[in-house]
This record gives sequence, structure tokens and C-alpha cells, in this order.
Amino acid sequence: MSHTLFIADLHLCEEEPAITAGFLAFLRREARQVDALYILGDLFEAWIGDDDPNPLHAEIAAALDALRLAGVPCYFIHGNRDFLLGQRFAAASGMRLLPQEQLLNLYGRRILIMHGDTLCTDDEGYQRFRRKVHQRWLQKLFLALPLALRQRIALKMRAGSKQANRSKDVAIMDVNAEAVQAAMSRHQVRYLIHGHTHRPAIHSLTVDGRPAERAVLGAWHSEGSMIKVSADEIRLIAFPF
Ligand code: LP5
Ligand code: MN
Repeated sequence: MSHTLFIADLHLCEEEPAITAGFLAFLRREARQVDALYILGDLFEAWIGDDDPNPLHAEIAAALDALRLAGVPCYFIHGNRDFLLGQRFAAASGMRLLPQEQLLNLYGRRILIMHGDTLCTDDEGYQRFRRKVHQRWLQKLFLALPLALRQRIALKMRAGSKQANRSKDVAIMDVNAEAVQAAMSRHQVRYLIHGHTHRPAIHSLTVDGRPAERAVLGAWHSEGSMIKVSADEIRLIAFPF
């Protein structure tokens, strides 16, 4: 039976080889017999430019491209860790880059997909940070810096983020209910799929007086997380690596 898969928040990096192995196995197994694969951001722990010679990136690009050659189209929405992932890596991996919000029409259902960070509007510190680093001129400037300097800046940002998160209330780092409603209403959808919060669940809610569902992907730590959409269901599935 035909279905489409969604994943997010793998945070791939050289320090976590088990997660990389789990993802490579997922691309050879679960992702083979599907209509399409959507990666909803934070595939990588941190992305500082497509020119980064990290061998992990080439390995992942080759594995994704093999999936495409096997006939499975793959789409990518940027996360807050890999928003600088560009056309060069997209071409190498055969992925198509999508805008931050994308409306899908799958098996008769209108589904909105996104990374999820834009829904966390109570986290004002993050939204300020996001506005800054999403300025095109600043990104161009950053990408023109020597790789070693970019690495140092990214490490500083990661450390700053960890530090900031320690003092933030957990509720602040979840989605804001009104932001969810507004996005779903704007796109006239009853289904939303996103990641980012690392709180896997399927929530029931009401949008414009009608029942709706918000499906949240889990992060890949000790197991994988995916959402499977078919004509019958939207199902959240955890699976071992
Ligand atoms: O990522 P995570 O899970 O820790 O927390 C996120 C939010 N944090 C971020 C920051 C990223 O982790 C940093 C990623 C680096 C990417 C590569 C570099 C690209 C540089 C491009 C420059 C143009 O997204 C966190 C949220 C949390 O999710 C939950 O939603 O709360 O937000 C923050 O922590 C933001 C803080 O409130 C402020 C950020 C401090 C950054 C310190 C900057 C130091 C800069 C030094 C530069 C010389
Ligand atoms: Mn994220």
C-alpha cells in the first residue's frame, strides 16, 4: 500500500555514529517502498556551509541520492541547525529544498509541514536570534568566512544555546497554541506535521471550529521516529536503529 514518510531532528554528526548507522539503515529499509520521504529539518547537528569537507556529509548525500535513484523523491525543509544547507548539497543528495512552510495534498488530505521552530513564539530570545541569522546578508557574510572560523562561531552558538536553554521554562520551548491555530487556519488545513520540540505525539485540537490534528516527530536519540501518512491514517512510529 502506498504511503509517505516524514522524519526530523536526527542531528547527525560524527560524534553519534549509531544515529548515522540507524539513518543509513532506514534509507535502505523503511524508506525504500514509499511514495516520498520528507525531512523536516535538523537532519544535521549544525550546518556551516555546503563547502564543509566533513566526510559524513558526502556519505549522507550518497545514501540519499541512492534512494532517489531507487525512485523515491526526497524533500527537505530547513531546521534551526541546518538552515544554511544549500543547493550544492541538495544537488549532491538529490533532495529538493522546500520553503519553511509547505502545503501537501496527500491521499486526499491537505497537510501542512514545517520544522516547527516558528511556532515557538513564546521563546522570544530564540525568535530574536532566528530573525538575525535568517538575514540573507549576514548568511552571505558568514559563508564567506574561513571554515575554521565558521566552526568556532557555530560552537559558540551551540554553547550559547545550551546555556540559554538551561534557564528556560520547558513550556516556553514548546509551540504556542495560537501560533499553531493561525498557521493551520492560514493554510486551511486540518493536519499539521512538524518536529523541533522533540515531544513526539499526535495532538487533537480545533481549528476554525473543526477537529484537527497536530503530529509531532520525535528526535533520533536511541531510536528512530517517523510519521507515516497513507490514505487511512497518520501514524507516529518509533523504531529501533
Ligand atoms: O538548537 P537547540 O536545540 O540547542 O535550541 C534551539 C534554539 N537554539 C538555536 C541555536 C542553534 O543551536 C545554533 C545552531 C548553529 C548553526 C550553525 C551556525 C550558523 C550560523 C549562521 C550565522 C548567519 O537554534 C534555542 C531554542 C530551542 O531550540 C527550543 O526551541 O530555545 O534558542 C536559543 O537558545 C536562542 C537563545 O535564546 C539565544 C541564542 C544564543 C546564541 C549565542 C550566540 C553567540 C554568538 C557568538 C558569535 C561570535
Ligand atoms: Mn530544531
